[in-house]
Amino acid sequence: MDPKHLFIICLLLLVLQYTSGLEAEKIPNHSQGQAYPLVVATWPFKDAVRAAWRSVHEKGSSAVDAVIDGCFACEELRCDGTVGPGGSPDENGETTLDALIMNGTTMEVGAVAGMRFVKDGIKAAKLVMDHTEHTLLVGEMASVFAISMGLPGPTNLNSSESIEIWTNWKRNQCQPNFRKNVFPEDSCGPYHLRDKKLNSCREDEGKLKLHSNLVDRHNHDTISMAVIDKWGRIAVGTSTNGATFKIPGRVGDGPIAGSSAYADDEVGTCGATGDGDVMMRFLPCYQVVESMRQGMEPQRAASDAILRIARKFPSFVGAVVAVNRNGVHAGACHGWTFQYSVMNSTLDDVEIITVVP
Ligand code: SD4
Repeated sequence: MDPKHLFIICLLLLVLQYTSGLEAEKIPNHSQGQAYPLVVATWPFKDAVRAAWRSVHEKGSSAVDAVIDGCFACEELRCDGTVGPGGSPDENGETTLDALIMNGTTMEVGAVAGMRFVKDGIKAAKLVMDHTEHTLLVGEMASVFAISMGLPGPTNLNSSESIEIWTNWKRNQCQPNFRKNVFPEDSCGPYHLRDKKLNSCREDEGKLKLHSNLVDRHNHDTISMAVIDKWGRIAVGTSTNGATFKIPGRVGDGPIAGSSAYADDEVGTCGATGDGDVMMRFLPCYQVVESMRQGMEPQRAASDAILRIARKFPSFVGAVVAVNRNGVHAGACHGWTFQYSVMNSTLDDVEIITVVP
């Protein structure tokens, strides 16, 4: 071969090698064929993750449908008593539900908050997303909407366990609770604003009470589940019965987009769990996704989002799990040891990852 042609062929080969190398660097997990489908969820809610995995992997469902199937399974199973009906009684002993679904392709969101008498939180959220122009419906009106759209109800969401938890709490003078700067501090109320005359000799009466003992692994967690389907579409959802002994009417972070969950196909997704009253002030999942958009790796984005909260609320308890669009995941937590679940085609079964503060 004439040396000129040989040189051109070598040059072409070199360019080809270089560009395919670049491609592999950009999307390493795709080239291994492992990145998706992928299911990631807060806590070791293995059966819920298996349900989502069956949906996205075996049935070939969309990311949105797989999230619905996974969260629905958790509601049916009453994961840890903190998801679905029958857990986390409020001050009146009633269980109410918060749930959210977000489609990271279209950025559509549907959510319900403080929903009464309907046990299917995540399905109700999806009905809001699919059949209204709204994002969030609350309380009894959310229930009316859900039932009118075909979900079963009205249903009593209490269980013998939730009644027992509530009865013991009443016996214990309704301690601990989420009230602060009220009088009386250590009984079941009714509560009043601090009365200056009554309290003139007792300056500490009604002082701010820390309620961190209300928030721990067993009375305060949530499923937040992210799925990347085989087309690389991302969805995320959250379902919870909120915080135990919450004040009736309280809405947590669960149904707040950007707080308990956020997703954007172009970047990745995030799920959160913990003290929603504090976390919703920081929109940690929005923060995580936006940090990844700016180039942060999931681990740094997760740690950064948690640190932003901890700097202002050193005793807060919470965690986030970040997943980029290539399926790379990482968690960060504060105030407790956090675990999250992962399933993809390289694993035989759900893997539990432990994250320490
Ligand atoms: C909330 N974050 O209502 C939710 C529920 C929970 O861990 O306990 N999350 O505050």
